[in-house]
Amino acid sequence: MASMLSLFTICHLFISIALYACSAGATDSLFAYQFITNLNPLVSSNHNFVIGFFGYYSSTLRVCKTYLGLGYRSVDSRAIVWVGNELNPLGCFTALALTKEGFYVKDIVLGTTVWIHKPNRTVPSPVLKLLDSGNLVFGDSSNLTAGEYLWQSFDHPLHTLLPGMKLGWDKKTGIDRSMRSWRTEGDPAPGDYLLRLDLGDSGQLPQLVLEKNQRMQSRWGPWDGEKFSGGYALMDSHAFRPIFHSDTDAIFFTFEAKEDSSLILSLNPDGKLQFLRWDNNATNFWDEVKTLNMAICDQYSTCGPYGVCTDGEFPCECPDGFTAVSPEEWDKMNFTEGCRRNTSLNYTDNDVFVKNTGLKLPDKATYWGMLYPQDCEQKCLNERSCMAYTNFNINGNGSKCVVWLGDLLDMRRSRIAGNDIFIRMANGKPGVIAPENSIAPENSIGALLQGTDVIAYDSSDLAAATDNFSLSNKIGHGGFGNVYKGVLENGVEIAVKKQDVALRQGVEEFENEVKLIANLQHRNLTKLLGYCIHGIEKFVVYEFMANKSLDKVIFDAARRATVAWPTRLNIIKGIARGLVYMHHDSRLTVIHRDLKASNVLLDSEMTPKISDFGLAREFEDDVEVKTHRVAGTYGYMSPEYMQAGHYSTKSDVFSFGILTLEIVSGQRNSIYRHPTYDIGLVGYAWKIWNEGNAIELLDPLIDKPDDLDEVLGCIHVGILCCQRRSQDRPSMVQVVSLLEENEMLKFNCVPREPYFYKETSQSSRSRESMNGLSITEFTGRS
Ligand SMILES: *[C@@H]1O[C@H](CO)[C@@H](O)[C@H](O)[C@H]1NC(C)=O
Ligand SMILES: *[C@@H]1O[C@H](CO)[C@@H](O)[C@H](O)[C@H]1NC(C)=O
Ligand SMILES: *[C@@H]1O[C@H](CO)[C@@H](O)[C@H](O)[C@H]1NC(C)=O
Ligand SMILES: *[C@@H]1O[C@H](CO)[C@@H](O)[C@H](O)[C@H]1NC(C)=O
Ligand SMILES: *[C@@H]1O[C@H](CO)[C@@H](O)[C@H](O)[C@H]1NC(C)=O
Ligand SMILES: *[C@@H]1O[C@H](CO)[C@@H](O)[C@H](O)[C@H]1NC(C)=O
Ligand SMILES: *[C@@H]1O[C@H](CO)[C@@H](O)[C@H](O)[C@H]1NC(C)=O
Ligand SMILES: *[C@@H]1O[C@H](CO)[C@@H](O)[C@H](O)[C@H]1NC(C)=O
Ligand SMILES: *[C@@H]1O[C@H](CO)[C@@H](O)[C@H](O)[C@H]1NC(C)=O
Ligand SMILES: CC(=O)N[C@H]1CO[C@H](CO)[C@@H](O)[C@@H]1O
Repeated sequence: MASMLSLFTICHLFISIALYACSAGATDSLFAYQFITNLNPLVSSNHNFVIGFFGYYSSTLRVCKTYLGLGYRSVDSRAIVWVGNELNPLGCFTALALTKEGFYVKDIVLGTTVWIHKPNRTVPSPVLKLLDSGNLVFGDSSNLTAGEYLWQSFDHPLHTLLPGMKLGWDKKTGIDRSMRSWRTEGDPAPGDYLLRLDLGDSGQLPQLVLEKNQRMQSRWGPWDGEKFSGGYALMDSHAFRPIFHSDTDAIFFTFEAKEDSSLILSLNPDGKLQFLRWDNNATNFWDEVKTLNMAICDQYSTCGPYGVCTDGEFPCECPDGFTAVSPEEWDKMNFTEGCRRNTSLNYTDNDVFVKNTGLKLPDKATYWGMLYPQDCEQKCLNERSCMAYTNFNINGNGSKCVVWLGDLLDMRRSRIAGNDIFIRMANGKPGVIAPENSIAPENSIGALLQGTDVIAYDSSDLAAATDNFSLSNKIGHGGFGNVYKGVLENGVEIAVKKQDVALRQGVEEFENEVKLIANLQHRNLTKLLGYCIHGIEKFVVYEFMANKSLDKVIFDAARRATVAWPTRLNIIKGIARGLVYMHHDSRLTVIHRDLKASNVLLDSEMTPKISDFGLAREFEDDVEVKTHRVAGTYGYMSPEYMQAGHYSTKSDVFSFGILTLEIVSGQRNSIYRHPTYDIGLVGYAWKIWNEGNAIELLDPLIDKPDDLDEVLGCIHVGILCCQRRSQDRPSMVQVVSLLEENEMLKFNCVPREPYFYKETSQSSRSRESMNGLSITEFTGRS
């Protein structure tokens, strides 16, 4: 077995004495006919970098393997960032020498010489200098200070990239720099992994590629002019700034350290690519800052052809209009076969291109030159094998036309680092498109409401009922304006929502709500009494709800104690029934999209009524649709809606699950923090559910009911409704039968881990909450 000796102190003591007379002191430069050993290493002037020797001593073979090493602060093998003779280790007695012919390492005992650099001509006044950047440079003293090097270690990276060290190609030197892992920790011989900059088709689509014995493991890119497509981990961060340079003389990637100059990019023997930082306590030498290939989606083509990797609990999905080739294997997490189109291609002008946003671009792209986007599309359409295209808009007049001639491999969802890609699809029946712009013109509201018992009120009656919309009568505000309490002449209490004319979005929501809710009649939905259009002013009139909105009750420390378990269970059941009606029993399928505590109103008997249909949509069938305008409320939105804009009845089911857990616990999901576990309300519910302590979720401010199964059943339903994959969630009909027939504990469906925010997603969490949400609130306010 080989044991490692970091310093050959004894050996080097011997040769150092022999060579002392002509060796250099502790300096950063070596001149002609000087030597270095570990007793007089080269040290950069900032003392950060050292050149000396490190290696192994094998006691069985009684041989040394000694390498010239450039290390951070020391020449311990763990500190090494560059090696001079990794292919040709020498014996115990080794020195580095500089002559006019170049420089070499020499085994003093055997006389073996390994040249590190030997130019074709002699250099009159050679210098080898270790710069503060960690670059070891060689040149003639007359030219060295001007930065003219005949050789530099930065051109020969091994397993480490220091800040400023380039990965890529240089026309002048003909060098293509790549990184190569060590064979094992401590053995710098070439290992299995190679990181290189692949220039792509025509040198136009550079991407970083990690290979193991020439097989692709991971890739970052291609570079789209701003970023490596899908390479979120390589984007500008607090620790470093990535630099990509491309012109006719050179194409390379490098980085600049921001806070800590000891930052390095390292490729370890197991193929881990990591940013590391020097631990000044020197206990572990390097600390991890960021690992670039840790996630399952970092592995090449995890989801097979046309599959999209998503970094979620269930890692793979298919793009719109595609399904898994073998759904059974897919459910078993075997994604090798990927996805296929629902409708096969026609290969004529009849095919269309469907835009998919936020995707890491697939591998094996082809560059078709600078073209206008419409020309790029037409050219792709004319080519049978062309399955997708994209444009890199590099300058205004035109753009890089990039196409894929064959299957799309290695896509990944990445909202921030992703790109738009246009995928070729058969132009069959057009998919269901959310009717976001199909709002009826104002004057047709009356026509729409014909045949309903909705009243057209007079604006003067509403003004009188609400004291001319006085502030003292204001009870809340919803998506499109304020809500006022009023009393009609006949004594009927009403709630009047007045459209805020300043909100453009309000116009759509107003009409949408009137149109939708007028046709919905259920005891657990708010009842629309009437509307009023007066010039540009618009009003909707509802029945008044004495107990305001649910959030004012269950999240309020004082009031929530008064809402006992039977009332809470009743509220949960009532909301569920209202949703069954919307999803399944009314003429159309209505998806609410913004179900939350503040949109559930309570009448004087605490009967819940779902309100605020400003974002709701109706469909003829139970469908899943995609929108580019994700609106809803943070804390209640399902992952597929929040991340991809997909919504369906199952996204309402998800919101219902959150709401159920909130009602049981009296805690608001969006701001919930458990003192010990930062896993959110759903995560906490899941944790104690698994530990058999789910009852602890029950609001401690109320009495435990005799029948704990009711509480556990609601928690069970809540967790089932919060499943990450929409198909794993029950329908509202199933939910009601679980709740009503108290069958939940007999229900043999064991939930998988639900979707919840984990500790690590804190930053994305706040980003998401900022991102394009329209928070609607129609609530009573005291
Ligand atoms: C040095 O000479 C060798 C053979 O004489 C030749 O192959 C090589 O290209 C030369 N190198 C340079 C940098 O000129
Ligand atoms: C120094 O640089 C000059 C100009 O580039 C060049 O002509 C000369 O050969 C260089 N000297 C050495 C020793 O390389
Ligand atoms: C280094 O040591 C100091 C003092 O012992 C300690 O406070 C600090 O946390 C250590 N830093 C690291 C990165 O371990
Ligand atoms: C494609 O087929 C799958 C499974 O049959 C279906 O769930 C999906 O809605 C279909 N998509 C479209 C756009 O037709
Ligand atoms: C994955 O699925 C493919 C085909 O569907 C099959 O050939 C292969 O054996 C499966 N792999 C595993 C590990 O089950
Ligand atoms: C392709 O489209 C044409 C024109 O709509 C149609 O006549 C033809 O049947 C389609 N072929 C296939 C294979 O779908
Ligand atoms: C765009 O402009 C650049 C510089 O003016 C020019 O070189 C290039 O040919 C133009 N590209 C197109 C597609 O017109
Ligand atoms: C109500 O207020 C409007 C202006 O805000 C005013 O013009 C109108 O006279 C008021 N009507 C009553 C009945 O107070
Ligand atoms: C609900 O309203 C009724 C009638 O106004 C009232 O008696 C009751 O206390 C309210 N309940 C809660 C929990 O506030
Ligand atoms: C018609 C209907 O299903 N109404 C339900 C509304 O909610 C209450 C609970 O608060 C149920 O008891 C009703 O059955």
